[in-house]
Amino acid sequence: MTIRRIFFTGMCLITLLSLLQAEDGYKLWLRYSHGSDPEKQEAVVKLFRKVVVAGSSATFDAIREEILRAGSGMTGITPVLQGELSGQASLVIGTPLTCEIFNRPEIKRQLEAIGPEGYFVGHVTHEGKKLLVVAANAQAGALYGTFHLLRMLQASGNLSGLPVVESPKISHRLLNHWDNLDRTVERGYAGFSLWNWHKLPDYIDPRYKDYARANASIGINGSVVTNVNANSLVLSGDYIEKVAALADVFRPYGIRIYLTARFSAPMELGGLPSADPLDADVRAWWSNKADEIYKAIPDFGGFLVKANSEGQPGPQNYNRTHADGANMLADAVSPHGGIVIWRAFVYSAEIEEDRAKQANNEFVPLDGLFRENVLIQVKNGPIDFQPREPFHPLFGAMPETSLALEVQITQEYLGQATQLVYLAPLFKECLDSDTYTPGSGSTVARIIDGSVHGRSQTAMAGVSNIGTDRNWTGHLFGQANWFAFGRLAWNHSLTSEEISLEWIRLTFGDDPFVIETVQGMMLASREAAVNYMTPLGLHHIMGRGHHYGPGPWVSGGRPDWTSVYYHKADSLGIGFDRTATGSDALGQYAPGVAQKYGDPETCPEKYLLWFHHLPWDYTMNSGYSLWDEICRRYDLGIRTVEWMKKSWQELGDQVDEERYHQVQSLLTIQEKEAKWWRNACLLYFQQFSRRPFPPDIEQPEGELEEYEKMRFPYAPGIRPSW
Ligand code: GCW
Repeated sequence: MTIRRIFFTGMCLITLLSLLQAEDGYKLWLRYSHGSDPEKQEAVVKLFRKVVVAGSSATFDAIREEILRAGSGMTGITPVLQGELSGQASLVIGTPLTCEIFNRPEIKRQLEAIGPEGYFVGHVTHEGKKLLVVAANAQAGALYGTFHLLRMLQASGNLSGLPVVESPKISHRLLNHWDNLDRTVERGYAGFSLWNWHKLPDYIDPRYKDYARANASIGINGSVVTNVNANSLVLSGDYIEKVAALADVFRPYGIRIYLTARFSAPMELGGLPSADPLDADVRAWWSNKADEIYKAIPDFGGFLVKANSEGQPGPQNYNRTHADGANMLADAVSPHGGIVIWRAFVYSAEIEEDRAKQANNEFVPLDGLFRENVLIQVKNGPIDFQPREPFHPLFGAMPETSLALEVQITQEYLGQATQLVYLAPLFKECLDSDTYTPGSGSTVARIIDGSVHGRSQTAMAGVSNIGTDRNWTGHLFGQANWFAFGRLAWNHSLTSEEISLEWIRLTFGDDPFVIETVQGMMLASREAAVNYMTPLGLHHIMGRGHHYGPGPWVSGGRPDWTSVYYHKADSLGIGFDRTATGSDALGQYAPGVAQKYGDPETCPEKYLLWFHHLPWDYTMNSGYSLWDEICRRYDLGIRTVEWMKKSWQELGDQVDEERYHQVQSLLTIQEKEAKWWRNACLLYFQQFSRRPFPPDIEQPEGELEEYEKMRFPYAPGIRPSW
């Protein structure tokens, strides 16, 4: 046997072994498994032969560790690591400060405009030979460049995409955890909170580091570790010490820690009689608190605040404005370079106004009044992370303010952790929406990346779907949504297709049939969910409190927490009139948007019932009546899920057993839940339409009263008091 042959026989055995090894999803998209193509594999082996990681710091150590892990995993051979370029090397990672060759003009030129997080990955000629380099201005860029290279190698097994020069379009790319100190997670469906506050700071769960690695690998550089429905205790000395221990784990991976600040903390922790943001004692309390935090965590990111919303305290308790509140905190953190992210998710039960309009009414008059280190964080749509919403009008209405986009990765309204719903298309729909302010082309993406209004504080936040479940996200495909969020926050011009392709290859390997099948399922899944939950612009018709399953009948109590407030079904028709004849929420958009959406004939059908109340016999583009179209959409949603389930079944031999069976069982649940949505919603709406179901669709089953009686006191993700 030739050496080459022995080598490849060995490789094949290792590949086979790794195929047989159970996969439980813990490794996420960082599986570093063997490629199946011997030629590609040979190139990978060559690449890891001798790697120079030039630089000494905790981040460079993290890079070295990742190279070792990836190299050993992908080749079965431990890579040889060097600290300096001497003699031959296969790969060099560093910065101009840590490695002489990166001072060459052709590399310096590439690094010119890409800041501390950007990187160049490509070949240079060194001593007459082609040498692969990851070059960056700073260690963060070297880390991101390394992960880019590893992603490429895993996803395609080759380097044909090189050279690449990248830098993030948005500077603060944040996960928002809605994690409580007792480890429950609000709207969390993947177990409990990762943060073991009881054992911190002395016990460091190894998972914290894997969490940081996963985030860094997709460019996430900040983590707000506590719930926006905040507990002031996290700002106490004991907890700051615990938070600092977490920050120490995250730091090498370029991740800054942030905390949610409960506005009444000066009273609860400091014993002050008020939390008035203009009160000198209150201001001093926050400023001292910031000093204390920065002493323990010098790179602390800042505060995220939910104020005067859903019962949270805020500046309005003292007749002050959101700007007064945000600026007070901004002044406290600004000497340390911190930021304040203030949420625009405010609405009040006492105000009669359409809930969709309330954020603009509150915030637009404050445009230009916020400090430079304040960002206003706006949800993608004006209500609340529904399966589909038009973009939030605030994005086009505050040119003098830094606006951050908040999307929800956890699937509160999209099937929680029992449904496969790939969210990149939802995120993209918002990012690509044109606000028309100041002119066309001012997409939400370009508002939040600062390019439309020339702003430098930029942020995008995703409400995390991560918990203690072994596979992190409950549903294996929930990982794709975490991944997609990170990739889009880094580069919002990536497409849903591109991101899905990367994720599938990293998660399942490079079998073309698997890739095509899984991608088909993923790309169809969001529209399917919209169809079987809330087609044609319907919204907020889910079960009360837990938000699990359908609840179009929900009424009574606070009107803006009911379903009837939103669908307004009656004998004449269905939908929320938000035109000038109704709430005129459309008036909050630029004329270019308002005109198009204001006329049912030109309004995209996907938003029709969001903006219009229309008769049941209104004629749709398809030629069907509105009632028939609604029925058909629900039916189509179910057909799509059935198709997804069948598609997955074809992969039984290609996907490892554990992951295959989990997804298969969950798709069966998804199909049941989709039918439950269809049955409950169509039976309910039929009371008003008084029309038959189209005979050629599967007829809804069951009795409406039975659906209405269903209760879920232990549905995950809710507070016991709800
Ligand atoms: O969607 C609603 C959720 C609440 C959440 C709130 C918010 C953290 O149902 O659980 O509270 O949004 O975004 O503040």
